[in-house]
Amino acid sequence: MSKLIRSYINGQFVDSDKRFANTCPVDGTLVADVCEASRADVDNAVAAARAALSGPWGKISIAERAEWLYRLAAGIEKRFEDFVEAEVRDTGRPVKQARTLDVPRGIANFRFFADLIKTANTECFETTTADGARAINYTLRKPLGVVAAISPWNLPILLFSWKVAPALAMGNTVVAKPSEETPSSAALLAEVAHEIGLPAGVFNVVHGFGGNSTGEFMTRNPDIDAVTFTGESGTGSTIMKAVADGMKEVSFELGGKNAAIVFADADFEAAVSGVVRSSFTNSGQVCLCSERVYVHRSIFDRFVAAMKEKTEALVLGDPMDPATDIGPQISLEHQGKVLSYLQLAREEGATVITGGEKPHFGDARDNGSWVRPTIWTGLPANARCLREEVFGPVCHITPFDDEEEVVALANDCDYGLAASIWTQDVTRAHRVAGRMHTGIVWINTWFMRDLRTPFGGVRMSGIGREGGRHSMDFYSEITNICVKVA
Ligand code: NAD
Ligand code: 6OD
Repeated sequence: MSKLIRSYINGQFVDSDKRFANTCPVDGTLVADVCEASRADVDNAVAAARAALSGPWGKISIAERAEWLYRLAAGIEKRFEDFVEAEVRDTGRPVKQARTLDVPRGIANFRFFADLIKTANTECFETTTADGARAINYTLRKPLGVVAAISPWNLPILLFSWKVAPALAMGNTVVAKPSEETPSSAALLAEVAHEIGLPAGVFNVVHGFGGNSTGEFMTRNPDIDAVTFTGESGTGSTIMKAVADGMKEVSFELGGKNAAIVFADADFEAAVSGVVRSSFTNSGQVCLCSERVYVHRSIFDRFVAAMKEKTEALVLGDPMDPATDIGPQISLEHQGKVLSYLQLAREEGATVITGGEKPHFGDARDNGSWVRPTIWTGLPANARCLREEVFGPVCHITPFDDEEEVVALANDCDYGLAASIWTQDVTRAHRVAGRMHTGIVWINTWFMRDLRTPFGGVRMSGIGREGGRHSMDFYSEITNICVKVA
């Protein structure tokens, strides 16, 4: 009998007649049946979250709230291998990634925000007015209320906890929905919350789809106070419309079509390894991945050849094998989308340097949703494959001649999430970084995270920033108090 994943509402695991299959993209096998939360389930979760705000959770001190977050972190750590297995089974990602990135970040997100709230200050100003009166102004942070958190499938526990942890840290209660493709690690987090005795209603997990399903029931519920969402830009736009009438606050982390720029003076080996990593980590399914690579013409041919060699050495294999580098795409549907771009790239005139097809294994993996890491050259700047987010293991490499030209090329994009710059010229590195129309720039590295820093994008890549005090700002309301001093 397969596993059953249920929603977690008001401290209870809740069944539902309507169920959907969660399959493993490695070979299409069934992982679990998942109960789809109905509108009534979502309404119950929101009502429970509202009630919990005026229960013990609403009265505890910051230090006690931090303790709950530490307990959640410890609970994940205690079941570390269960979380690793959940992530690997739902996504087919390499086990080495789940062990070194996804699950450790799930733990770190809770510990980090617990540490942060214990040490955070608020603002205070000494004020003198023109008539000589004096006052002290200070601010208090209060929870927003009930936060709806909706997350995608690409980094399931990392992104789910990236929202749940700061929301709880700031004293909110949460109704959270993981992607329908990756329900398992969120379901485990609900088990952890239950095991540690987190008060009922503080943290609710509802499973289901987006439009006309659980996700939409969340965003259309008038009693939520804010939506924090990570996913596609188009979904962000739909959610904005859903919450517009109620003026709910939103924080959006959306898509990207990120540029990597390699100057002639870059450390060549480091740049090649870095760009292979930034293009193909998680099989290209990271919003920060570089799908557009710009390389100085003087090193272009050598760079393309080195990228090809390194990319072809990546191991596509059993995700539980520690030697595996590349897993499948998340689903057959997503594989279909990526394959359609591989076809489109040929029609748009691309030269396929490597990949460009799905692999054939001759075993059960042929039922899975695999795509070979693919490098293209030769596309014109207006090609759809160079402008639309593919969100798969693809990158296009374009030669450039000078800095002005490459800055213009990199910024000619509807998205603005991240850029990476590879050069040993410190002055150039800072100059170009400052000119990128993106929320994040990495110099001689990629996806190196410090949780205190602002994370988010401009244009179609998002609204707002999360991370450190930026998360504190989003997940709280501030009241300014002005006290007259005699
Ligand atoms: P998606 O937008 O299809 O789904 C994300 C979540 O939204 C899922 O839980 C889904 O069920 C829900 N959803 C879908 N339609 C909804 C609706 N109408 N109302 C409410 N909820 C709805 O995205 P995805 O395919 O899961 O994830 C991939 C996308 O996410 C890519 O575009 C990627 O770039 C982006 N992403 C961005 C970041 C970032 O930090 N900027 C991080 C990860 C992923
Ligand atoms: O590292 C993070 O905090 C974060 N939000 C990463 C997002 C990755 C996108 O796929």
